[in-house]
Formats: sequence, structure tokens, C-alpha cells
Amino acid sequence: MNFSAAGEVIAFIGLGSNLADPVAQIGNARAACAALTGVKEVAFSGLYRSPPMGPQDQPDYVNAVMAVATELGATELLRALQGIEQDQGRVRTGERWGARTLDLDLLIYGDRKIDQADLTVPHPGLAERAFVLYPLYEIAPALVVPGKGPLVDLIAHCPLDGLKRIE
Ligand code: A4P
Ligand code: MG
Repeated sequence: MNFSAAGEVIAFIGLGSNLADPVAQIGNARAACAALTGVKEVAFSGLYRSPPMGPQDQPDYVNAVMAVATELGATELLRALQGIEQDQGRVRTGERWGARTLDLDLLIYGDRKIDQADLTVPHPGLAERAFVLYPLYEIAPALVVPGKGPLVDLIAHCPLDGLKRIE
């Protein structure tokens, strides 16, 4: 994939929701991301449903992955994504991996490896999460994940764990 102009970086955003009409939450978040100043949508995966990772007493999740071309720095992009989470009624309960109306993770930011207190890129859970790897593969099959290797190899070691593409 190379649809970016000079000064733009291709980034991948993971979208997840398991409350208050997840499919609509994901659609609204897609539109909000694409509407950010300095962000253009390049590709969007299908929607995938999976059982919750973490506490089991919560609904199934709907996940998708979006590729964008962006002029924003990685931290600026993260802040913008957190603003969209807030706008869509995200309440941080403090429970790790608890239910949420919307979760936006910055999965990959160009070829950068970032290790800051508030931002780790590539996202640390990426290589173990079927609900990230399979939608990512749908839109960027040839991707090499910085520091982790070819996406095909990560997929080969990651079982589906109940992940299903929603028709
Ligand atoms: N942060 C650091 N790096 C990043 C990054 N690359 N992208 C920091 C986004 N955020 C990053 O996030 C906590 C802090 O992570 C932020 O302050 C940010 O500075 P959060 O969104 O407040 O908390 P969280 O999402 O509850 O925690 P966490 O550990 O990020 O959870 P995950 O990894 O997002 O997992 N099951 C299924 N099937 N599908 C899912 O999508 N999602 C989760 C949440 C649990 N189970 C799931 C799914
Ligand atoms: Mg998160």
C-alpha cells in the first residue's frame, strides 16, 4: 500500500466495541477518524466478531482495522483518537480489558518503533490478537510489522480464537 503523499505516514488503527450497538459505534468511529484534520482513510477492513479477551462477563466484541495516511505525529494522532473515544461515550472504569463503547488503538505508525510512557507502537498486544491480525491482513497482506516481522508469519502463529467475519 502506498497511497501517501510526501510528509504523510501510513498508520493503522484498531477499532473495537462491545456496548451500545457495536456495529454502529465502529461505523461512527470510522467516519470520525476520516474527518480528522490531517487524516485520510486509505483502507477499511470488514467487521469481525469475537468472544471477549479478558473478563468473560461482557458481550462479544466487534473489531475492524483502518489504514490512514496522516500528517499528524503519532502522539497527536493518539490524542485525536482518545477524543473520538470520549465523544462516543467511553467511560474508563479502571477495569483492565473491561467492556467499552469504543476502543481505538494506534497499532502501527509507519516504520516507527515508539516506546513512551503513554504510547507504545507497534501496539504491544498486536502479535497475539486474532481480532487485530486477521482484519489487518485483509487490508495489508504484505505488511511487515516493525520489530515483529511479516504479518503472514504472525498470522500463522495466531489461532482464530472464535473470530468470525460478519457478513
Ligand atoms: N497506550 C499506549 N500505547 C498505545 C497505543 N499504541 N494505542 C496507552 C492506544 N493506546 C496506547 O488505554 C490505556 C493507555 O494505553 C492509554 O492511556 C494510552 O496512553 P485505554 O484505552 O485507556 O485502556 P484499555 O483499552 O482498557 O486498556 P488496554 O490495555 O489498551 O486494553 P486493550 O489492549 O485496548 O484491550 N476482546 C476482543 N475480542 N476484542 C477487543 O477489541 N479489547 C480489549 C481492550 C479487551 N478485550 C477485547 C478487546
Ligand atoms: Mg485501548
